[in-house]
Amino acid sequence: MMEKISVIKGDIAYLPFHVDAIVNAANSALVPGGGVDGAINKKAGPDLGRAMLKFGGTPTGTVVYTPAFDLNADYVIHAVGPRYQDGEHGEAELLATAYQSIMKLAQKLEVNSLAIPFLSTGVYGYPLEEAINIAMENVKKFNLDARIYFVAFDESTEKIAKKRL
Ligand code: AR6
Repeated sequence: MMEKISVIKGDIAYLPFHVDAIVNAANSALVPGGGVDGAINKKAGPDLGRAMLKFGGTPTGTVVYTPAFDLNADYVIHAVGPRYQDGEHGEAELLATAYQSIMKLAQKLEVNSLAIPFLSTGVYGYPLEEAINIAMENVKKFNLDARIYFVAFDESTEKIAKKRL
């Protein structure tokens, strides 16, 4: 069992290939927002937002999943990363827990391929390098037998992530 992890640059809502699951950087209310969430909802269509709202929310560090509707995937795994305050509010643990929750659900769904954005590093303000370290560490150590694509939105994120990989 060997996972194959790579870093690619692009828009996670417009991957040029199919993946079994795309991870969304959601909020705990599961109300469609901006960033990754906005891009994913725009491409998936209004049924995704309706499916998200049915949950009535999920705590930080946890995940839920929905169909992917018009995205090029089977599922969307909605993961809630922490909002970064000062690093003294359990942010690192919560971010690690979010990635562990993603990997457990991906295993349960038997996905063979998975696209993951860097949770919390946009609107939620998590320092990029530390967030990338936590992402890589927790995804690697799960050792899921699947193709895993970390999707970086810009070149500097891509550079840092590739170095860390
Ligand atoms: N594809 C890949 N990465 C992206 C994309 C995209 N289309 N758009 C942004 N990024 P963010 P968060 C990068 O803000 O910090 C929403 O309102 C971005 O540059 O999407 O977890 C939700 O509803 C950054 O590096 O997620 C929540 O309220 C990373 O993806 C809140 O934002 C994550 O940025 C969640 O904030």
